[in-house]
Amino acid sequence: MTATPLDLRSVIAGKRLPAAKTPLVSVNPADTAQTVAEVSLADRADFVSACRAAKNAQQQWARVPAPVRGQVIGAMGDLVTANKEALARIVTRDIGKTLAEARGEVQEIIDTCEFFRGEGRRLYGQSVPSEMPDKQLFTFRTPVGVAAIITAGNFPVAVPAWYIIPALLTGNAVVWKPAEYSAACAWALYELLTRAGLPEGVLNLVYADGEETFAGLSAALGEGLVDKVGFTGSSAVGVRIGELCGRHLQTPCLELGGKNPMVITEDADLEVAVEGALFSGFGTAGQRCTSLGTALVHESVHDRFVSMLAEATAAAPIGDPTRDVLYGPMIDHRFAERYESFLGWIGDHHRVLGSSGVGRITPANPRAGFVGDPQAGLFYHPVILDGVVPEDRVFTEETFGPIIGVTAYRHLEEAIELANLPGYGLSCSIYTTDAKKAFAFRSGIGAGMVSVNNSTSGAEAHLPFGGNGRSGNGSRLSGVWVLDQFTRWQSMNWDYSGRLQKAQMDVQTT
Ligand code: UN1
Repeated sequence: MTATPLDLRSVIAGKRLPAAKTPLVSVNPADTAQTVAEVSLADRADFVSACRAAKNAQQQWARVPAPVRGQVIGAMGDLVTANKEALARIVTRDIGKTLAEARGEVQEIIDTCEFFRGEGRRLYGQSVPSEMPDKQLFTFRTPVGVAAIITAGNFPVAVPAWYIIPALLTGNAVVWKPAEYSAACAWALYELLTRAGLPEGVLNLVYADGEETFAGLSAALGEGLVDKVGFTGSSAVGVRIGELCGRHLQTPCLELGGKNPMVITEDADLEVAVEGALFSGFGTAGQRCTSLGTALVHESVHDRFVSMLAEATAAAPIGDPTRDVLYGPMIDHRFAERYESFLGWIGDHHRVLGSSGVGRITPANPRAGFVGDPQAGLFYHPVILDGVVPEDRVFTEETFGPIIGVTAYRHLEEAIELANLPGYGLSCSIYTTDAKKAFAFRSGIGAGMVSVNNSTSGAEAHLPFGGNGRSGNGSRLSGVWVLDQFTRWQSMNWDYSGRLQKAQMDVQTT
């Protein structure tokens, strides 16, 4: 089926920007002959205008009572629920995520709206006792102001919602810059969210490339038009954003890459572990920040685990994401090319398993049982790389592709040390039937998120999400924890004694 490509433009204060002379062409990665959208990219000045529009709209939005803002969030959730299937299909068409995963991703937005609908009626401050009589202390959460949210294309609707929904609930205005290669997803989500009844300028959508965004953001920060930056993407870009924000005394919310380890102990249920590794490593074609990097397997079960994983991988259906497959194509040609460059890291000391080839699946480099036409899109072989050692780049660097490294270990302490070695600290997992090992792992690992007998990916929408080290600056999204990203604590003291009581100086201790 060929549909007319979408004509996508930035929307600032409710107004669509004019069409660009040469729009960016966004194709379906599972069928690259299909153009999904023509995207008119904005420039740095447009980005600044969007921030100004947000600044102008924010205070009025902050005056809307939080429970009423919560109702708007609830209406957003209802709209997404009513359009769940349509939105999931757009995600699949735009970035090639399997329909099952795309539905899960849309569900994550619904869960987020559900959580924050009620939060509008809480958003608690505190009443704090004073050290003096006839005096009371209070705390209030106040919105930061304008949030500039820059998101990646691999979770094109759920991750933006993790930022946008709580930012709006807490009375902020938002400028959202989605990835250019998931522009159709962004358009669909933007349409649904604004339909819930947001005043103009409270949520603005800017399509722009990385450099124009960076320049626009820099100017907007300089003019005092942005109060919080939220960024999900690579660690390298995260560092640049962190430096820029630091110059303006701001702490951004950074959710960056991962090299997420999975430890399989000698007592693990290997069947469950193989299922977990398969999904963690190859789900979304390995293009999640929470995807499995290296499986650290106890030497006594290493050979069995590897042969079971290789067998499961060889049997896994891969291909057309609208069908029942483990994974579809790479998101975009840039993802595919970057991943291909990492395949050069495979060395002679590695044993390659899991598929009949490495790299792009083509008639000359086929995969048995491929679902659909491999020529149509950006499909890649799943790769298990056994014999990975800490000196390998594939051990320390994120690949964002369908590749799982395997390293054998002898003692749990060694496994924990290896797990921490790459310096990332997003997600991790341990498969064990020994509670002592699970807790020793939990306390020894530097990651923000730990799974026991579960995938490294697939976090629930109301637990704190985020990483440490190269994975981020310790900020957390989701649940009540994200409120600290979009609000600042304001304290108030109220003296009703009728005289000046001086803190620290007039305190009666006897
Ligand atoms: C990401 O890849 O940026 O935990 C986020 C997960 C998903 C989110 C991944 N819920 O895998």
